[in-house]
Amino acid sequence: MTTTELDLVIVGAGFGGIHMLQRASADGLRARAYERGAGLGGTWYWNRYPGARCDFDSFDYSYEFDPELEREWVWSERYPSQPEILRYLDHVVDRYGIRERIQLRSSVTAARWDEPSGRWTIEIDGPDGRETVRAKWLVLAVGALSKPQLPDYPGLEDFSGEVLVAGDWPEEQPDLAGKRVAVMGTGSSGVQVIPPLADVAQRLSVLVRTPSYVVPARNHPVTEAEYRELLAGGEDRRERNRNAPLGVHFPSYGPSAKAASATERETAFQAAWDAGGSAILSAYDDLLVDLESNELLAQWLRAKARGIVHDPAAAATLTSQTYPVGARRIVIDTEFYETFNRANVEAVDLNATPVERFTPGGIRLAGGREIPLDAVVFATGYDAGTGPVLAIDILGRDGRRLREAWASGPVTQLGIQVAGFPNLFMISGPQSPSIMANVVKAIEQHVPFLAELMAHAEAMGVRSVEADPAAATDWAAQVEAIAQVLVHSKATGSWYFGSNVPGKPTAFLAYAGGIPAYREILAESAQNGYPGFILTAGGAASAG
Ligand code: NA7
Repeated sequence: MTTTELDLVIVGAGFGGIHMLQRASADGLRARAYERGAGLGGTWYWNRYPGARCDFDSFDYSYEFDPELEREWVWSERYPSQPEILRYLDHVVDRYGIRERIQLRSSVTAARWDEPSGRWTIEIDGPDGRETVRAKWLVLAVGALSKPQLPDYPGLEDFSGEVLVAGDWPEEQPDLAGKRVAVMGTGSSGVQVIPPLADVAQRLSVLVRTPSYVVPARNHPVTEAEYRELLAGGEDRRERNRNAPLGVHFPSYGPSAKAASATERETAFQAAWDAGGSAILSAYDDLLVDLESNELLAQWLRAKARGIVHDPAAAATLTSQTYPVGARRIVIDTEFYETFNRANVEAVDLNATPVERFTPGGIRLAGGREIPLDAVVFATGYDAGTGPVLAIDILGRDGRRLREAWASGPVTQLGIQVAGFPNLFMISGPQSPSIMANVVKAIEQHVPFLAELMAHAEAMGVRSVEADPAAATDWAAQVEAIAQVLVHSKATGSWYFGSNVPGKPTAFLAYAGGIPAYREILAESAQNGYPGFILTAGGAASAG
């Protein structure tokens, strides 16, 4: 078996991997990306369920590293649908001539640091069997939400109906017309897939354990002329986004919801509700840090839901949130609540009647009720952040496993590197802004930082770059401290803390200090010669 020698291996060809590959190729590195899917897009490739759509506006969920690219691409809807996102990424890859450097249907299964040569040996399960590649640099662009997390109910293996997973949806759309279907999970994925399934299913049972706070998306088509107009004012909007913690700007109506009068609050919340999207979380500056203010919004949102859902029992199930708004990701919808007014849709309160087991014909609930089913859809979330990284068997210096290094939770320098794992970088990894930001903007912070760091290392004859253990410990503590200030810390049962995966250590998975603060941190690091990273001289690693 031959071993391919490269400068840089990138794992994943979603937004992160594609941008990294484009940049590294422009910088003259011998770089390749390996992607598990049969097409581009990363998690967007797998999330092909009906209704799959991004919850940030198209304009904001696009690369801005090249003004030419911005000018030539015209989105057709306010929020990009999954197929349009894939078309966009296809365009990007062709535009920069990097398609040849992406190998599809290729899972990176293991990576081992080889100290004598200063290179990574990377094992790939590719379309033609097993393959080994060696590279000086290894960048994981595996996505934070790309490893679906499924519940393990007794009897599932004997269930005779179809089992579908939102985040691993079949390439050929399953025909659910006239079928009895259950959807388990009411996060973003469940809320999106439920209305289109209700349109076709004979009967749809929505299994609700933790309801989301749901606000209208207000998606709509955008003509080319309208999009061009948006682009014309684009620089202002980008500038506002750059200064917004999430990487997307939403208007604020005041510093504090609880300090505002009831009339002012009503006006502000209604304006944000009418604008659509997650704007409502920014309606007042203290909504994500002050529990009293947060509760005022929570009550307002529950009242809105009760005003839409006719059946009082369904409304009660869908408004039984016991956590602050925004502590779990707010969900934006199109006709989610309205769907429960259809005769063929029911909300099943799993807190009152938990799932006991699957049977060959359906699901049995505590108390004895059996729901007969032809198909079940799991929209039960992801092993977020660390899951996709640890899915690869990574061995660093002295054969130390990353899984062991992170046994008590991730510890990283700026969410980018791990001590003892030289020349291994993460894009949008744990403890970086990732899931606490518009991820495309987060990616656009990491890619130039990494490209410049690698170029600097090459220019200085640096053999390895590695996180300083003390700096990483300090960063992990900062990440945790910032999370404690937020209402998120009152919902440690959420995936933000890894609590949805049995046995996963409880640790907040992202840096929540915001995109502008993180940009400053990265800029300062580069200007000051990368403190917190250990750069070891030693000339170029042998390619042999
Ligand atoms: P989420 O937001 O993690 O939602 C998963 C949902 O599935 C959530 O309501 C869970 O409730 C529910 N779940 C998980 N396991 C079960 C079982 N066993 N029974 C019932 N309900 C269950 O994932 P999504 O895919 O919707 O969204 C992920 C992100 O993708 C989203 O934030 C956007 O950024 C895009 P639980 O908390 O477990 O009670």
